[in-house]
Amino acid sequence: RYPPRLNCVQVLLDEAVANGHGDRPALLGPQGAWSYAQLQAQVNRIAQVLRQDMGLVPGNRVLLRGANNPMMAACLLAVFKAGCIAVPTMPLLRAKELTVILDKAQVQAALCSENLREEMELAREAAATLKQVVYFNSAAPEALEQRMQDKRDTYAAVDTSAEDVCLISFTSGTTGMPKGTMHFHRDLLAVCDCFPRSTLKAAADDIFIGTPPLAFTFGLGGMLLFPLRAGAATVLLEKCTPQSLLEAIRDYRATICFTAPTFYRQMAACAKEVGPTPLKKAVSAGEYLPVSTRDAFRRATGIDIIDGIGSTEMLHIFISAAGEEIRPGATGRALPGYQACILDEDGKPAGPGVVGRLAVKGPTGCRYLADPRQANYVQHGWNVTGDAYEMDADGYFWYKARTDDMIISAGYNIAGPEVEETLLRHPAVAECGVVGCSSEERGQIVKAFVVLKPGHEPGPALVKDMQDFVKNSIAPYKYPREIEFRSALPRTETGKLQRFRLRQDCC
Ligand code: 3SK
Repeated sequence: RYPPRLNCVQVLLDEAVANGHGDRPALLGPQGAWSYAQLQAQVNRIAQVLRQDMGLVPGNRVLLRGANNPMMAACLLAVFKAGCIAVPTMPLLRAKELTVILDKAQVQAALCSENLREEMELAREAAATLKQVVYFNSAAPEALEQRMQDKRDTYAAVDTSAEDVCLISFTSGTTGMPKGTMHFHRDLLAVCDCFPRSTLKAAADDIFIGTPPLAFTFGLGGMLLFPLRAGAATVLLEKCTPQSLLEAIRDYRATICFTAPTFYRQMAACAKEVGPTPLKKAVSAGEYLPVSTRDAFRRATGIDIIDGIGSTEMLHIFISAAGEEIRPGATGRALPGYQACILDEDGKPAGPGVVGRLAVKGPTGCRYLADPRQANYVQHGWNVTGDAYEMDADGYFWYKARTDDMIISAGYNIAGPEVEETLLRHPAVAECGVVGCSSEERGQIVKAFVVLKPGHEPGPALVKDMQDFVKNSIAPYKYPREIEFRSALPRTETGKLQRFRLRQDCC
């Protein structure tokens, strides 16, 4: 569907400006507002710095480090436009983790926000291929902003193939072993032409906002690519709390929000204090959306959350549902353009009612960078995810667990997220994570790690009350035999619960 020669920035930005969209707002936020024409000019100057000053050539890999702000967005687009390959990294990564990524992706250069200099310099010492680092959001004489000064505000996008890699995105470490996934220029457009068109129905007068980092493909799509493809504006926020996000939604008159379930749950709790919201649509992904969170957010704002499942491997969301199509508890149906099925224990597509691995195929797909796990992920053309799902007769997909989060206790298969969902309905529970811990007697037992709401005290009476609550809500054998109270749960920078870390803390 896309021409064989294609640079995604030509379509996302240059065509918008050429079509008279230049004066419309593209980026908004505390660091100021940039129109489409201003963003294009900045991107063009950065692309020249990459090619002329830094001597990079198409295909070179450029590490990107920064929070969600206009310069980080412009750097990403400039790398694509210059025909190079962006390797975005989560702002909180440490030198040790960066070194692994730098080596694995054979990175030649880095564009890094000044506030992340310390870890960048430590990583630089250990990285064999990395030759240059240029800092941005900086007033230093050698900073990117200074180098941009003498550059033209015009630059023709490098004539790349639709199937040239433009992005290497690393998985977020829920298992502790990140993998690099490669994506083409056409993939970046394909995700813009799937979920935002068929389900979100984004339009030019929308204003996007949210929490996922641009370095995470959920955020790259939701906070940058989708708004640009729709001709809309996006509010880039470096940091926010549930309350400050609601305030920013109010102040910027944002209409579409992207964030994770835990954030929606917390936003629901403080929505009253912030007052009426201009928000029209709320997209949740990254983790299972408990029905209680959907209900709480709807009660607080009147908005029915658009749930979705995506992955770094597939680049963005491939199953979702909006509006009348929503079935609470189900993630949704395969988006137009994607096919999804459940694979049974023999790896064969199963019919409705069978719990098995979710597999998907469509315009995007997994290409791991030099990783033997490719053969596990892509089988007979299907991208086989690590999620256990069940499909119903209408093609809706119902989440059960990550396949490695299924707990097998005394012969029973127990989905940890179902127990979490139940515990979240208990009045004292703010957050929880449920894992299987090894037990001589039962093979595994169900253990819950619980963060309490303010005003509740941990103790044996509360443990018993929670256990009874689960026994009275779902099959009694699923109740958590152990409950440990915590002040916080371990999460990735993208908000995903790190159950592998809870499993390490089993006893
Ligand atoms: O990893 C995820 O959960 C995800 C969800 C939606 C879009 C993109 C990603 C990576």
